[in-house]
Amino acid sequence: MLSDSKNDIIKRVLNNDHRAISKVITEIESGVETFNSLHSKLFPYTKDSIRIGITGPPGAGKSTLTDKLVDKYLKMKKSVGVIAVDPSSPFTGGALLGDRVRMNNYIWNENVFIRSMGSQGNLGGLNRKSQEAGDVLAASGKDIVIYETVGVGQGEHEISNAADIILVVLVPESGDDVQLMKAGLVEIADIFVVNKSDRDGSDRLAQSIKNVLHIFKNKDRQDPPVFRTTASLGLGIDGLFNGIETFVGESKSNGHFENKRTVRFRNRVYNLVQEKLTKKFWTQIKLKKLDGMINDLNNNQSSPYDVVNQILKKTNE
Ligand SMILES: Nc1nc2c(ncn2[C@@H]2O[C@H](COP(=O)(O)OP(=O)(O)OP(=O)(O)O)[C@@H](O)[C@H]2O)c(=O)[nH]1
Ligand SMILES: [Mg+2]
Repeated sequence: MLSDSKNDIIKRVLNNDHRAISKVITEIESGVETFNSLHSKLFPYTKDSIRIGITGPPGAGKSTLTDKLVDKYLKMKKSVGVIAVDPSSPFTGGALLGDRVRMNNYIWNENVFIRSMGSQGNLGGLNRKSQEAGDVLAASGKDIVIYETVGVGQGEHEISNAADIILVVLVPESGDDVQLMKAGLVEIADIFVVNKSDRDGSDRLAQSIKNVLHIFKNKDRQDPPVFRTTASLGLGIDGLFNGIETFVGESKSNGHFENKRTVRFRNRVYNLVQEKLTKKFWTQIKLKKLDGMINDLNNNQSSPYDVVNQILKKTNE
């Protein structure tokens, strides 16, 4: 049974009360277990919103682009929630300060909710937490949930588990074909955006993305389209917006949309089990044992596997 205050906060989230949404997201961030029961009640209401992941290198213009898309959605009478995930900077980092300024722009607008989530020095669980924050926004009735993440190695792959559609934002300075392939961006992108098209080299980059896509043609899906934008001037946004609508429409009708969500659900369960078991396993006593064994390393020739076996053996005793 949930207490009255729990029921109350669920009702408030479902009624799009931004203070309640904020409060619940703070609970998610601080990792309190009580969120689990809230989540069960909110989850059935999360299905309708479309989740868009926007990723790309630092400074590519992801936030500027997100803001323009938010304006576009508002014009179309849609509501939007934005989770700006910043795995790189500490909580007081520059990007987050910028995001705080953005949030203030919409503070009185009940159709936009923007929230930053930083790793606070601890990457573990950030992906889960941002997905759960997305669930809260979806349950509040936001038509669109945007996850904005800096692509620094892992970020873009994690986001690809969280979203229905992934936009990879690059800029003329992003580099050549080889780097595109190395970064594995071709596999995760549903749409490529070449931003800062006011700069030299944007047409060359757009062409080289198309060439790479041609080489790595995937029979199971259409080549991701490439859009050129100048987000700071609001140029190319309408084209990109239409590209998103088209992608979502097509993937809904060919079944990819539902498939992706099923895979996502499975991954979430898998990861939660892993997280729970790991947490349960590493008691203070075991951590102490591990440290003790590590300190002994100079005196013996144990490999990491040997240490694992010893710790597991001790657990079974
Ligand atoms: N010339 C030019 N500048 C742009 C364009 N879009 C964004 N900028 C500028 O690029 C800078 C970075 O933009 P942001 O939107 O903060 O980029 P970001 O990818 O969110 O950056 P991080 O979150 O720090 O990774 C800002 O000074 C923007 O004004 C563009 O199309 N052309
Ligand atoms: Mg940003």
